[in-house]
Amino acid sequence: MRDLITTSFLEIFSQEPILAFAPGRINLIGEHTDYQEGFVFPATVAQGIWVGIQKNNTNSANIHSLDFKEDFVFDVTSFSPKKGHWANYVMGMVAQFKQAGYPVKGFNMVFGGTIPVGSGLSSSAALSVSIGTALSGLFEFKIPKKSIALYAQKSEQLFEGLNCGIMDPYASAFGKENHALLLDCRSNSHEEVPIALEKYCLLLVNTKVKHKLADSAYNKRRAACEESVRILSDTFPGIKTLRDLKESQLDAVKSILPEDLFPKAKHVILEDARVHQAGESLKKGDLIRFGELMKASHESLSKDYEVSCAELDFLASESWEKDYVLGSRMMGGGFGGCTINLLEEIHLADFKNFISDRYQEKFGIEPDFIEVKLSDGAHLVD
Ligand code: GAF
Repeated sequence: MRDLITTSFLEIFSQEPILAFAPGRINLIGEHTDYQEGFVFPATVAQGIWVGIQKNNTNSANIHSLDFKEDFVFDVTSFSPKKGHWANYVMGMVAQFKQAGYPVKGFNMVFGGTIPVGSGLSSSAALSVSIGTALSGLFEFKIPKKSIALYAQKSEQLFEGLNCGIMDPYASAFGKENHALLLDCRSNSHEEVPIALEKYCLLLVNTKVKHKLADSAYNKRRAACEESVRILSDTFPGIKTLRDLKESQLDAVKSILPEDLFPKAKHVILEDARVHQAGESLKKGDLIRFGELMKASHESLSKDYEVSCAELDFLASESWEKDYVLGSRMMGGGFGGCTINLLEEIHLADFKNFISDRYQEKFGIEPDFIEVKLSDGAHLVD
C-alpha cells in the first residue's frame, strides 16, 4: 500500500509525497467504558491507513481516495460537511486543526488502507489519526499525539454524529509493537503492558454484518449512562461518571436506579473492574484467567448492555466449546463486526474450519479471519 500511495501521488500530482501511517486497533477488554472515563485495554495491528500529502501553495485541498476510487476538492478557508461522505474525515481534521489555531493551507492528498471494511478495527479513527499525523508533519506543527487523538475524536463526533469515546484514536496514535495500552480514559494516559502469548495467538472472526441500529444504539447507551450518573449523584454526591462507583456499591446502585438503567450501569462498573483484573492477569502471564474475563465481558455486553447480536453471540458461544480456546468475546461497539479470540496457535486451522462451517450453516455467511500482530502506532514514514 505504501508504494501504491507514492506511485499514485506521483501520477496524479507530479510530486513526491510525505507519508504517514496510522493503524487499526483491537481491544483486549474494556468495552463501552471509555465514554464514562473508565478503563480500556486496546492495542494496534499491522493493518492501517496510509496518507500521502504535499503542499500545493493554494487554498485548495485536493484529495484522492484509493479505496473509494474518487476525488474530492474543498477550500480550506471555507467548507462544510457532506453527511456520510468520506471527505468528512479530512474536513473534520482540518476544522479541528484550524480551531486550535494551526494555520492549515492548501494540500494534495492520496490515502488508502488495508483495514477490512466493517471489521470493527476502527478504520475511521485510523484515517483521522493518519490525516492528523500527515498534516502536522507537512506543516511542521509538531502537534502532540494526544492532541491528534482528541481532535480525531471531536471530528468524528461533530462530522459523523457518533458520540464516541477516546479509545480508538488514542490507541491508533500511541500503539506499541508487542504491547497493549492500559488506558485511563479520565486522565487520558496509559501504561504499556508487554503481551507475551507464547503458544497462544489472537484471531479476529468477522461476522461480516453491521446491523443498522449500531450508531443510534451507541448514542443511546451513552445517554443512559449519563442519566444514571445524574440520578445517582443525589446519593453519591462526589461522582462524575460511573467510573467513580465500585462493585461493592452495586446493591445501593440497584436500589436507586430504574430497572432499565441498572443493568447498563452494572456493565460499566464491572467491566472497569475486569480491565484491572485483565491487566494483572496478563502481567502475571495468567492467560487462563484473562480468557475467563473475556467471556464474562461478552456475557455482560450481550445480556446487560445489550449491544451484541445473534451473529456475535453465536460465534462467541461456539468458540467457548473448544478446549483450546481460552477466551472469546465481541469487540468494539457491537451489533456486528468481529469477535476477538485467544486460542492455541497449533489449533488455528482446525478452529477456522470449525467456525467457518458452523457460521455458514447457521447464517449462510462465510466469516473472515484476521490474524493479529501487535504493531506500532501512528508515525510519519521515512
Ligand atoms: C466504538 C467507539 F468508537 C469507542 O469509543 C468505544 O466506545 C467502543 O465502541 C466500545 O468500547 O469503537
